[in-house]
Amino acid sequence: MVLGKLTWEAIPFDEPIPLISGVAVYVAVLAVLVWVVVKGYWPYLWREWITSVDHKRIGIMYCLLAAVMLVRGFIDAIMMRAQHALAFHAAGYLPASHFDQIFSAHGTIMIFFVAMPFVIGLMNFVVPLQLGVRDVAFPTLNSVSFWLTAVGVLLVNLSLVVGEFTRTGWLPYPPLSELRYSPGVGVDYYCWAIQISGIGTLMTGVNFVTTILKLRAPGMNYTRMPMFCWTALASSLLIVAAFPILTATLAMLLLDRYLDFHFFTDVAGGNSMMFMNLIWAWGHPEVYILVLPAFGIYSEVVSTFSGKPLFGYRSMVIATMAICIISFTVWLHHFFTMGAGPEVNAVFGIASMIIAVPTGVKIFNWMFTMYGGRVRFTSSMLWSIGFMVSFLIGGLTGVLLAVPTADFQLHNSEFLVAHFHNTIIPGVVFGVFAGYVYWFPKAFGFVLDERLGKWAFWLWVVGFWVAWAPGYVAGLEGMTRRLQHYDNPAWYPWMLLSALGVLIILAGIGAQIAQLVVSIRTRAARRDVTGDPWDDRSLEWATSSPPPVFNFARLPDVSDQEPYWDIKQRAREAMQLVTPEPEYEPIEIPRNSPTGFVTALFATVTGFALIWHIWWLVVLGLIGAYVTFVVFAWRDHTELVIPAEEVARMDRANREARAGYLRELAR
Ligand code: HEM
Ligand SMILES: [Cu+2]
Repeated sequence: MVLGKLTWEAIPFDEPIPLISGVAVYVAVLAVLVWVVVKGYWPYLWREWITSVDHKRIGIMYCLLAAVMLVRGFIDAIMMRAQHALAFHAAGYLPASHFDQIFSAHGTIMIFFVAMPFVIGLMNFVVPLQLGVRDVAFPTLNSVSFWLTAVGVLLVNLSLVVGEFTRTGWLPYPPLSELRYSPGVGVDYYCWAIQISGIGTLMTGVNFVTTILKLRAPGMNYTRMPMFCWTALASSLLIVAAFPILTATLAMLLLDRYLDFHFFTDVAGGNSMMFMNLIWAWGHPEVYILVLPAFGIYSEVVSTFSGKPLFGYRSMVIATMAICIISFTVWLHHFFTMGAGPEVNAVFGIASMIIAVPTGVKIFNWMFTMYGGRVRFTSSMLWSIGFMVSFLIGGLTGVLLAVPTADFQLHNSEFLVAHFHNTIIPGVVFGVFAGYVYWFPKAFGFVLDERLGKWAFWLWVVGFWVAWAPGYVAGLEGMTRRLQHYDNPAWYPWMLLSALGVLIILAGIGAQIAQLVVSIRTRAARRDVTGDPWDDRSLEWATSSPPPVFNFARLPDVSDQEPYWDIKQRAREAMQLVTPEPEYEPIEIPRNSPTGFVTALFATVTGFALIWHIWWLVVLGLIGAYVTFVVFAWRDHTELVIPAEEVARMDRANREARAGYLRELAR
C-alpha cells in the first residue's frame, strides 16, 4: 500500500537481457559519480555545469545528453536488426514482449532524447552568439528546461530495471495503450517521461521566440539575421504552437488510464481516432521542429565552405516560414486508411505534396550557393552534401506515400519505416553532426580531427544506404513493420543486408568516438587562437574560442547580413588591423542557480510516484517543486557584475591573440 503498485515483481528477473544491461548502465553511472566525488571534481561540476545558466554550457550539456542517448538508441537498433536477421522461420533471440519494448524505446529515445536535445543544444550554444547578445532571454528557465529533459531520459532508462517500458510503439495508440489492453506501467513510464520533458521543451520554445524577437545586437534587423537564427525561430514557434497539443493529448490518455475517463476508449462514447488526429497535429509539425534547424545548419555550413554568401537568402526565409505554416495542414496523411473518404484524403495528399516545393527551393539555393564558389570539402561540408543527395530520395518517397492510393498499400510497412529514416537520418542526424564538427572549435577552442571525421562520414552514408535501401524493397514486397519474426523467404536476404548496414554505421560511430578521443589528446596542437578556424562570416566567430561568459565585451554593431565577414573585409581594405579599443563597461550576468537541478529532482520523484501510484510521494514531490518555485521567485540577490577592468583584461587577451590573425588576412 505504502509503495503503491511497486513490488519485487517490478524487477524483471525473468528477462535477463534488459535487467543485466540496465544494471550495468546504472553501475557505470554510479561508478562515474563516485569517481567524480573521490577525485574532488564535484564542486567544479556543481559550480560550472550543473547550476550554470550560461546558454553555452547548457547547450553543451544538451548535446552530450543527446550523444549518450544516440548510443543507447543505436544499441536498440542493432538488437532489432539482429532479431530480423535471426528470426526467419525461427523465434530469434528476443521474446515478443521484449522486442515490442525495444522498438518503442528506440523510437521514443531517438525522437525525444536524441534528435530534440541535439537540435535544442545547438540552438542554445549558437543562437545568442549569432545574434551578438549575452544570453537567452530567460537563462534560469533555460536551465530548468534542460534538467526537465534529463528527467525524461532518467525515467525512460529507469523502466529497464524497475518495471517495463511501453510496448505500444513510439506513439501510444489507443485502444492498445488503454488500461484494459496495457495494464502494466509501460505506458505510464512513457507518458510521464514525455509530459515532464515536454514541459521543458515548451519553455525552451518560449525562451527562444522571446530571445530572437527581442534580443539582437544593435542593427541586426530581421533581414540581417543569420539563416540558422531564422530556422531556430521557426522551430521555436512550432514548439510553442504544437507541444501543448502533445501535452493535452497525453493528459487525456492519462485521464483514461488513471481516472477511468473515456476520451479514446471506443466504448462509452470514446473515440480512438481522436487520438490519431490530435497526436499527429503535434507529430507532423514535430518533424519540422527537428529538420528546420538542421536546414539552418546546412545553410551556414554550405555558405562558409563555398566562400560565398547564402544564395537566395530571402527565398530561404520565405520557404522556412511557409513550411512552418503548411506543416500544420497535413497531419491526416498519417492515417489515410481511417476512412475519411476520397475527398478528405485528396486534400491532405495534395497539401503534403505542396510542402515539397519550399523544400525543393532550399535544395536549389544550397546548390547555387556552391555553384561558382571555392568549395572546401571539410567533414561538415561532406555531411551537408551527403544530406542533399540522400534527403532528396527520402523526400521523394515521402511524396509517393502522400498519394493516398499508394499509401493504402505501403502504410505500416518497412517502406514507410525506410522513408522516415531516410528523412530523419540524412536530414536531422547528418545536420547535427555537421553542426557538431563545425561549432566544436568555437565551444572548446580546438579543431576536431578531420581525417577521422571524414571516415565517420563515409561509413555513416554507406552504412545508412546499406541499412535502409533494403527496407524499401522489403516493404514493397509486403513486409509490415514491427515484426518480431517472419516466414517469407523474399524478405530474408534484405534483412541480412540491412543488418550489415547497421554494422557499417556502428563503425561510423566508432570513428566519431575515436575522433573525439584523438582530438582531445592532441588538443594542444589543434588550438584555435583566432576564434575563426573556418574563415567564417557570422558573429559567433567574432569572439574568442571558447567565448568568455559574457560572449562579447561590447555588443557588435551590425550593418549588413554578414557582419563578421564585413569586419574582416574592412580590415583587409584599410590594412587596419585592430579597431580602436572600445570603452569597457561593467557587465551584468545572471548568477548560477540550482533551481533547474532541484526542480528536476522533485520532478523525478513526482513522475516515479505517479507511475507507481504512490500517492503520498506524489504530494511530497509536488510540494517540493512548489517550494522550489517560491524560493526562486522570492530570491533577492543581485546579479553578478563583472567589473570593467576585468572585462578589459579578458578582452585585451583576446584582441592580442587575434591581432596576428587579422594581420595575416590584411596581407
Ligand atoms: C542509426 C541508425 C538507425 C537504425 C539502424 C534504425 C533502425 C530501426 C529499426 C530496425 C526499426 C524498426 C523497424 C520495424 O518496425 O520493423 C526502427 C524504428 C524506428 N526508428 Fe530507427 N533506426 C536508426 C536511427 C533512428 C533515428 C536517428 C531516429 C529518429 C531520430 C529513429 C526513429 C525511429 C522510429 C520513430 C521508429 C518507429 C518505432 C515504432 O515502431 O514505434 N531511428 N529503427
Ligand atoms: Cu507527417
